[in-house]
Amino acid sequence: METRPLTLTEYITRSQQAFPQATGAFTLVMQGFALGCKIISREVNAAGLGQLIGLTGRRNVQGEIVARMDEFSNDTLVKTMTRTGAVCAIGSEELAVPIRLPASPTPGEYSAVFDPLDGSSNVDYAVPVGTIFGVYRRRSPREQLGGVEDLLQPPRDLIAAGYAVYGSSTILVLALHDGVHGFTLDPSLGEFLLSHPDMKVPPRGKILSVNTGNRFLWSDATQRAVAEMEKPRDGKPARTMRYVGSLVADAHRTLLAGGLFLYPADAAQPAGKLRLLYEAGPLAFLFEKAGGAATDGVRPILDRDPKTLHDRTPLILGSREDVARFAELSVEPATT
Ligand code: FDP
Repeated sequence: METRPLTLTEYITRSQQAFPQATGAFTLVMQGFALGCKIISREVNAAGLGQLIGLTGRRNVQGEIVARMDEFSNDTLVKTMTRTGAVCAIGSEELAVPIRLPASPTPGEYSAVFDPLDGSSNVDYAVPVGTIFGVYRRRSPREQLGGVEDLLQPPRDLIAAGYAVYGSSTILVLALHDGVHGFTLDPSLGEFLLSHPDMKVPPRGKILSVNTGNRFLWSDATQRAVAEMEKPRDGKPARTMRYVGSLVADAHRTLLAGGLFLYPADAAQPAGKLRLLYEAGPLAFLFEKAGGAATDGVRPILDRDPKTLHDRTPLILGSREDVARFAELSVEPATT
């Protein structure tokens, strides 16, 4: 009897069979992301050996310095998504404007958003980095080029989202119609194998993940809320701190272990640092599907309505009870 785990391709093909009307286009998009992540994983693992460490000397649309690996990862995903023939528009952290794909030879039924290499300032130091992505259904007329309206949709309308972490192993976590599942790359096979079926975020956790170096830039309410989460005054046990500084790695630990990841607004970044469309949105979709929660402190991230490709947002992500408690504690007092 066969005991090996399902491959990602087998899993997605089986899922497609639950939808007799499916054309296979969604399967192509998921396979495209899996292939892109395998290629990026290979290069990240060998980063110290090749030409891909260091900076390009360019700045992206957000003024951030572009690492060589950012550029490589973006090119890889743009190519794999374009080659699926199933995508009409692409939005990426590394693209100032979206890529709009033609209706011929086939009109793409989906649009794709991604942060090709999240945490890339860590890549030169062999610290885990990753890729975050989301898939929307097309909104523009099928006979036209895809457009920005295919990308600027609330995260609640995502039909799938996922991330890959390139760490001590490479893991791809996908939020699909039937839940959240993790697939670990078996390098000897070159295949992602189902290793974490039906993932659930614990309802509460003991880890707090936040860059406390920004403490002096936070509002008083945020400072008080973080202090209370660290060491509650009611005598509940103090939390332990973990902060990798790669969102995707911090989020993955939070998904498995529970607790709270925070990147609040601060005086230097009043709208927050993280990007709504291709960082916070897909992670919020995935966490909510796994029983966790994500808010900007005022509303669920899923209800935000992106106005531009590169909108930023504060992010409070993690176990449902911990997110609710932080949101309650960090409400700004009403001014009289
Ligand atoms: P990076 O600057 O390395 O690209 O997406 C931005 C991001 O990384 C996240 O991955 C990470 O969580 C955060 O910024 C780290 O920011 P700080 O260095 O300000 O803590």
